[in-house]
Amino acid sequence: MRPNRVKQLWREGKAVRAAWTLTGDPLTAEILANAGFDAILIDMQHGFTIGVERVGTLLHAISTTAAVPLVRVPWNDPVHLQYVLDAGAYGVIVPLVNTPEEAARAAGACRYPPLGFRSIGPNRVEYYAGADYVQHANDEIICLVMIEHIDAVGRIEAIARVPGIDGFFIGPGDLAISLGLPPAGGAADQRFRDACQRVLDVARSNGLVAGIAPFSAEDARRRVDGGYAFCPFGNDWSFLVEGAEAALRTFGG
Ligand code: 3PY
Ligand code: MG
Repeated sequence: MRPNRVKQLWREGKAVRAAWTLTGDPLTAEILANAGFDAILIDMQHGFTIGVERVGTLLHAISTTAAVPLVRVPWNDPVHLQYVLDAGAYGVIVPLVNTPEEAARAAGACRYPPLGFRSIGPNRVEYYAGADYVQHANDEIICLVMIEHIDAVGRIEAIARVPGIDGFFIGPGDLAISLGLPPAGGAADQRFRDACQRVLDVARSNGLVAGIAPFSAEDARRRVDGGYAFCPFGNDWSFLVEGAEAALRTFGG
């Protein structure tokens, strides 16, 4: 099976340079993948109407490059997980996981028995991964569960013990609103900072990775230097806006 380069980078303790694709446009995803990122993360949860009919085309586009194709599914639903894994996602991020039972549902859908309950039926993924995919998928495919509610932080030790998860991915916006803060108000709040630190500490003490959606590329770099393993920075939408605004500024009024 084609090795999962993101997992390799984690094992080597190296930073993963990842970005999101939100537009749902295959050429845009391909352009982004060609920019040199280690991984491209398709956002089915909050991207622009990226449903199961479109995600396969985005996976095709990304896999024309060495960038590892990852997907944030729209919900913790085995139907979505099975669909994107069979189509070639090398890792998934599962939103709004608040309990060990919910983590087990996410992990179970990503792992073939006896570890989980994923059904056999890889389709296009075997072209990408190789014919021995089924033998190795449980080890190579990434399953990160999103910790984005303060109640999940309270149960983080129990969630960490669920077999089949590779780690946690903090959603700072949802975590902030669960604390009664504005979505971007976490960084200034001690409870939020403590919650993030706890997730990071529990991940590390359980041999798991911790990731977070950073506020900027600078924030991503700081987080990675502070022990986070996965901080995808930027997305095709924001890169387009930033480039357009820079050109307008350069040209002037
Ligand atoms: C959040 O901030 O809640 C997220 O899900 C970021 O991706
Ligand atoms: Mg969220």
